[in-house]
Amino acid sequence: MIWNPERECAEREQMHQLQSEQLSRMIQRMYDHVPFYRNRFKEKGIEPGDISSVEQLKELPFTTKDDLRENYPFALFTVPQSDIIRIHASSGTTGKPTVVGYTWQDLEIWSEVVARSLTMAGVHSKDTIQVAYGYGPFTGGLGLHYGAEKVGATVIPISIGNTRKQLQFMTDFNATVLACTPSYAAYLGESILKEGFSPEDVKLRIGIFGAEPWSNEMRKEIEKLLRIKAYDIYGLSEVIGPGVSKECECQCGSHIFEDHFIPEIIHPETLEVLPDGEIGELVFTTVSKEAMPLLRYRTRDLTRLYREKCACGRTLVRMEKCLGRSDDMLIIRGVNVFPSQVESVLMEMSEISPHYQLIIRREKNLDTLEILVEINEKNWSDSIRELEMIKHRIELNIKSLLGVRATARLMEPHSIERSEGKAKRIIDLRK
Ligand code: DLL
Repeated sequence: MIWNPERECAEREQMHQLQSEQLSRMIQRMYDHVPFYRNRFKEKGIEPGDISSVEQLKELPFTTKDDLRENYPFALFTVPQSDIIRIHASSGTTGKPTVVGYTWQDLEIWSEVVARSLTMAGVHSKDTIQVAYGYGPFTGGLGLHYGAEKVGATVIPISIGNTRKQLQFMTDFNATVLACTPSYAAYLGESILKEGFSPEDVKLRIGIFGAEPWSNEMRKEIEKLLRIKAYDIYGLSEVIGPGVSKECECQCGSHIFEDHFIPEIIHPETLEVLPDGEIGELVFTTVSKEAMPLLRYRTRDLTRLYREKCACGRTLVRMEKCLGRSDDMLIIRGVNVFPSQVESVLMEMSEISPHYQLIIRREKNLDTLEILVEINEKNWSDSIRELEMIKHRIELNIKSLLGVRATARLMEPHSIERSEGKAKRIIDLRK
């Protein structure tokens, strides 16, 4: 069991003091070693010695993904190349990837926050964890791997893909914990019988799922399919990888490891800091990272923060499940909607399997939404009239709960393409 009660249960004042000390050291290091930051500080008339409290964070400049791209690949590193032990990169569908470097100490911090994350879910040294996130420049595989080793669990480093082999290892090696994207967990769950395995041979008890948005309704579906308790883990490569925040056993928001990553919520347009409880864009300052610390990094992820003490005893601030990325917000005839909200509505209907896609088109200058939904095996044999009623009910629920007019297209079981990593839920035909 790896956790840090002094930090995870610290009084707010203690946490502020720690953050303030770390922040002023970080600003000095950025000023000394990174021309990009030094210029930004100079533009704002900030000298490193001016910053002594975390309360001053709001006066400091933001960093964006474009800043990372413009400094590709290594211009934001604060240490010489010889101190860099590992490099990860996020794929990025457009333009250059974003690169992240780690020193030994950074890797140590990373495995500690992932180990703390696993402990939060009740994972311990007797567990066997199947890591089915991708190993490679993506941070999911190696991030979970080192955290799980630190907890002392047995790791199966299977990476993504080869569903039959996944189930073979899972059952033969008695895996008790599964770490992968929620969409792949749903796929593995529905494949157990199809691939000729018996649900009794699956000994899983915990799922560590993240890397993409997923609703609480999807959680219930996966928990039922795999007979486990499923926990959300959040992170992004720029900040460190998985393990920026994680749900505890109460499953009521993810605790952010704010002794390393200071969160803020800002209004995405006015950029002003929003009070706790309000939805906005999540911003992180990584105060303890050596190789590539980030100042007020705009994640584009939308969520809210709350600081009430959690029933688990931790005082670490919590973030709500991510609504999605601001870039993924759809505007359908003037109504804003996130794919995760559509997912919540769909997953409430028992006739639908947890696989869907949203197709956005532009017709006569108006955006239209078509939802491809897969009917489960049991209901696929229904009469045409019954299927028509399901289609009608989906469209009605989407309209009444989200205020958006959508057309539903019912699909045969197993016909929507499955993903092994992050699911491709949106097909945007407008561009
Ligand atoms: O997805 C790191 C990770 C790996 C997290 C494994 C959790 C588990 P990137 O590829 O850089 O890193 O993508 C980061 O994915 O900004 C969010 O938009 C999204 N994301 C990550 N975790 C969650 C989550 C990894 N739990 C981007 N819920 C982030 C919703 C998530 N979105």
